[in-house]
Amino acid sequence: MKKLTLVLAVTLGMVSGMAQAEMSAHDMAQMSMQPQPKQEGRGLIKAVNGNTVQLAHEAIPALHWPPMTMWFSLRDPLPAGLKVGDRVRFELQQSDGKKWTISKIERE
Ligand SMILES: [Cu+2]
Repeated sequence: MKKLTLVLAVTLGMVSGMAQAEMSAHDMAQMSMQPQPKQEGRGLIKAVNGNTVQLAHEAIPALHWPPMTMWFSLRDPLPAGLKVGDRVRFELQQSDGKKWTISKIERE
């Protein structure tokens, strides 16, 4: 029993350490998820900064994500012509098995 408690404490310590190491708002949801190859979403471009884009995205039920405004990294440069205020459809892929990155984005 003592040993089991120790193992549990170590495991919990690792999990909370991982959670603290990540900055994404979605980590808790991701941890309970099976790996997913690709997800789709829709949203509105709120801001663009280099290779990142801020989207007010709709809910993505498959990931248990509620609607929210957040920053995403772009795998490729933002397509020419896309700008703040545009409604978009986008595709997410997990880079290094964790962070969701936009692999495709187009005007809706
Ligand atoms: Cu989000």
